[in-house]
Amino acid sequence: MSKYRDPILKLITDERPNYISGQTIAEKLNISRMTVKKVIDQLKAEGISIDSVHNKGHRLNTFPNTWHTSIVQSVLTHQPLFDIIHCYDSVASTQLEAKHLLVDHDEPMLIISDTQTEGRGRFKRPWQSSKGKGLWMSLVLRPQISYAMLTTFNLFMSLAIRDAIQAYVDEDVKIKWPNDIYIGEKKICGFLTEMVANADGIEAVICGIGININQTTSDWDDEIRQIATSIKIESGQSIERYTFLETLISHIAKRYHQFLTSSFKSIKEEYVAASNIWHRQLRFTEGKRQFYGKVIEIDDEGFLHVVDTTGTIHRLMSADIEL
Ligand code: BTX
Repeated sequence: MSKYRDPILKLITDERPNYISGQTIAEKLNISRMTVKKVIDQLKAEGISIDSVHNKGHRLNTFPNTWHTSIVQSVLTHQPLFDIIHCYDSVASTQLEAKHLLVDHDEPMLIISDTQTEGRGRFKRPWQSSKGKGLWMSLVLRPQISYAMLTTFNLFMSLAIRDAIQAYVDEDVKIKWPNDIYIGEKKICGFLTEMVANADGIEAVICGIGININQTTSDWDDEIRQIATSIKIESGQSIERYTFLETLISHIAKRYHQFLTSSFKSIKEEYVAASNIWHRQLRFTEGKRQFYGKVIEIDDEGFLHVVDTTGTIHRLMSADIEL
């Protein structure tokens, strides 16, 4: 594969919806027009839809249905949250990939894969990551914060994800504390936050996000079909994943800034209104403990207050909740 493949794809994507001439690409990269032509033929052979017109140049017609690092870089040009972006066809898990990469890189990173062979939820539960249908990604962030502050990170992220999905569907998109997004009784997104820390504090926060975008029910096995939904199922339309990614990252950038500069209290009202855990009996699992109860409130630190069936009040930082 030519080393000019990615830079050329990025220049063509940067210029969309306009054409960019072979001459301009050649000058920018200091290569011959013949090399430009060869690489563009190769991109077309890969299935990337590029329109080439004599005297005008080359234009990206539509985004491909596969993730390409250079296209993601171009789409996120105005969202400089990540210094490093990597896209893959397939990895075991973007969380694992992120953990490998962060050893050698101090910069914030975005890792995306078109499928995962060992995608994982909390407690190592399997996460179904159909190829070409969802958004399976991990963010590596480097906030200079205390451990205590990290407890509210998920709450800010859940509003970002909720807002991005809500922009595509009419049905109410709700947050199931602490880290799932639901439409009605069905899960459309799961996410989890892990951290790397040393004696001085937090080194990195790794947030893994899985969003069902273009799945239909036939993409899942029987078990998941009962409990999952996708943006396509809810909106009745196929979603252009690059555009969705751009929307999502702009919401994440906004909420991450809010997280760094203000307290949970400042978004609490919004969060409470977006949650689906009110006025119902729920089953809570916290470590080995299990109990039924009702949520009374989320406090200013983001902890959940629950009254169980015996009247005991629990203050939870994290738990598994069954609706
Ligand atoms: P969780 O433990 O809350 O959810 C896992 C549970 O969700 C599974 O046991 C299963 O019942 C159900 N499930 C599995 N796949 C799907 C799906 N596609 N849609 C809806 N429900 C499903 C939530 O964990 C956190 C999931 C994070 C996934 C991301 S993807 C990118 C990153 N890489 C990675 O390995 N994990 C994260």
